[in-house]
Amino acid sequence: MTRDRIRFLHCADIHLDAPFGGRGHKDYSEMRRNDVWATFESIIRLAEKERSDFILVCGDLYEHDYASKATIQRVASLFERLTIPVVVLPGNHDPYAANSWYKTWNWPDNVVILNHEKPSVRFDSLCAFIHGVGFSAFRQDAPDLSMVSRPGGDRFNIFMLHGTLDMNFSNSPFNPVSSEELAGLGYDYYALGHFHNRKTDFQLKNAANPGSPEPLGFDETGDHGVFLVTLEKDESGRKALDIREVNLAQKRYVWLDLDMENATSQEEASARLGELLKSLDPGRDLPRVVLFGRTSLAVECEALKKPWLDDFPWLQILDETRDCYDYEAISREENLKGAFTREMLQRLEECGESGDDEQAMILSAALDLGIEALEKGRIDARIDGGLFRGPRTGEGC
Ligand SMILES: [Mn+2]
Repeated sequence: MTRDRIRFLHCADIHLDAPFGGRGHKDYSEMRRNDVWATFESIIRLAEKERSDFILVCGDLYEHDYASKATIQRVASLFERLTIPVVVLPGNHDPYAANSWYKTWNWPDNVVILNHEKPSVRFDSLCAFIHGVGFSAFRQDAPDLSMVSRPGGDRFNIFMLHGTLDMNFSNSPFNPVSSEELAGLGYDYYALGHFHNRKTDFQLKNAANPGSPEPLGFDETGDHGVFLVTLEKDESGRKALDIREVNLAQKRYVWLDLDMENATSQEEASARLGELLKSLDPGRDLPRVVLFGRTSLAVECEALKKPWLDDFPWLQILDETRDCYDYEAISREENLKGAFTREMLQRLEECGESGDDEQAMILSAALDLGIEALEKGRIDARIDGGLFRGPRTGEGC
């Protein structure tokens, strides 16, 4: 039997039972873990509704360190409900290790768990061949691709990988591979997992990473969901790939900047925050607001949050405003502050001439912190963390 078209659901990084810890809020963790379940169930419903031929789960289905027996039972019964195959690839959070649920649980017949002993599966009725490179330990160096089966041209060939594609991490412990290496294998679709933000613009055109269907933190902003993938073959045997992005997330992490430049009162700060938050969706959005700019106002963050807590119970406000100092005036003082300021302004000027922006940012922060320390005898915690914070597009995995 030959098929000229298959359609399947590609998801990854669901992270069932993720602790969502570190914020000291039990209610928050519970809510988010339930959100992950709701999204997982919507994945199952989507596969049914769209009449997918099968589902690919490209790693990190659950958290090995936290997943309970009840969780595995619930996952297995949801999979069993489907009449289609579910192909699961263990990731670095749910590796195919000795005590893995993948080994110890009696999974339903339609669930195929790919591993180093059984790395591939063939569905003859669908003309589909699937090979997987996942994890059998929590860390793994570059995989040996010389053992990978070369696909047959008459079938639809899919390569599942939980790992890092083209990341240029030397000695990455997370299955590092390059587009060239994968392209050389000649598969029709490379189903990726590991990075939690959606990515479809790899150098390898037929590779795609859906990201976490439910985002797990503030480094996973934007839309999250799964892919519906169609592979089609014309009379000449040429194959075409179509990837449809489907958003399924219950919540959305939103990271907003709020300019407090020259704010003179708490009321004014509050009005600026109100203007910013009114565009958000209270049922969905989890905002983190970062206050920035120079102001002599000591913003009271808790008071600022209060009117919004009904709509956004988990609202975070980070105060990264900096005080307004008149450095020209301070530099004329005949004391330690004056000498320190003269030295720092001199160094900043040198940075301006040489165009070293990074050093200028560090010096400018050091000047602010130094003057604050000299004036108050302490540095308020509000300054911490923000000044040297890295880029926001962190790579959760
Ligand atoms: Mn992950």
